[in-house]
Amino acid sequence: MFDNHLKDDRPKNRLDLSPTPRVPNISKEDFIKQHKIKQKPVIIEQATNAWPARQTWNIEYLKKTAGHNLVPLYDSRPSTGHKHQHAAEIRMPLRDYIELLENGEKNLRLFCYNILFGLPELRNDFSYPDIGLKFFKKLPVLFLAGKGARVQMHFDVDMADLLLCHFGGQKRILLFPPSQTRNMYRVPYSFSSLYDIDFENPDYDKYPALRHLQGEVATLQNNDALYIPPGYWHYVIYDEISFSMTLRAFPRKPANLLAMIRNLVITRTVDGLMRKIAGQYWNDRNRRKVLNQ
Ligand SMILES: O=C(O)CCC(=O)C(=O)O
Repeated sequence: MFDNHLKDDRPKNRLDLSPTPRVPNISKEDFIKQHKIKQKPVIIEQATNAWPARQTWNIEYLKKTAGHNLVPLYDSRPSTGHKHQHAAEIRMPLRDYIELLENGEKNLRLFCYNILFGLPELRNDFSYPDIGLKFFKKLPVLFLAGKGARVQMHFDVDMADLLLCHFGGQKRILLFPPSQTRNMYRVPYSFSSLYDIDFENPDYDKYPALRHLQGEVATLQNNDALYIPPGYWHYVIYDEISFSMTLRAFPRKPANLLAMIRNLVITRTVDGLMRKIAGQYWNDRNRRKVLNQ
């Protein structure tokens, strides 16, 4: 199943990554032609120029204006036993969480948190850039983590076009197109790779198929906006404390729409049920399956 036949003279422990292209700005027509239709990521530096958030959003501002809200936090370990794959570890006021980050916390992350519902003080600070995507306006979600945090390799279950708008310090996102799925060590009935693969320093002896991956690295600085096409695998490395808001446009192409429905209705439901019924046996069985492919 995996591509193990190719010879590879690349130095050990480095994936084949080229930098994601960067443009100061882009017209709607060019974005559609060069990126949306071709499904190619791009960093747009001025996509969010008109937002009040560009002047105000930083860690201190989050603490001051929205710090009292209670937020769910996730850690990087996989769920074990009967626990749901997407269950939060702990909840605390955003202010307290940011203080933990400032003191070096790197495991707990705020992940995919709906700003409209959870951090309403921020809702008037941004709008939806006119780049040719029909954004779904009810789901602007926030991601926040500390220096050294990692987000395991995954793709988004809703097969949406994503615009990840970044604030604060540097973060890197490794990106791989859906065509590379066979080399990703995807866990059955999930949307992620095996949680313990370090894609920054891949262990090719343990995971030989990773040698055949070809992707990109998007190095994001304050105010950059990254376009991630539907179904793209992404792995996130927080080089500094930072946060991003992702805007999404749901699929319109029948193939992606069908994939979204299958992911949400079948794959997720089967996984949730099997975790309830079989607990850790289900997790172990899926891990064995990936490794025996
Ligand atoms: O930046 C992060 O922490 C994760 C981003 C992500 O997974 C997404 O936007 O889908």
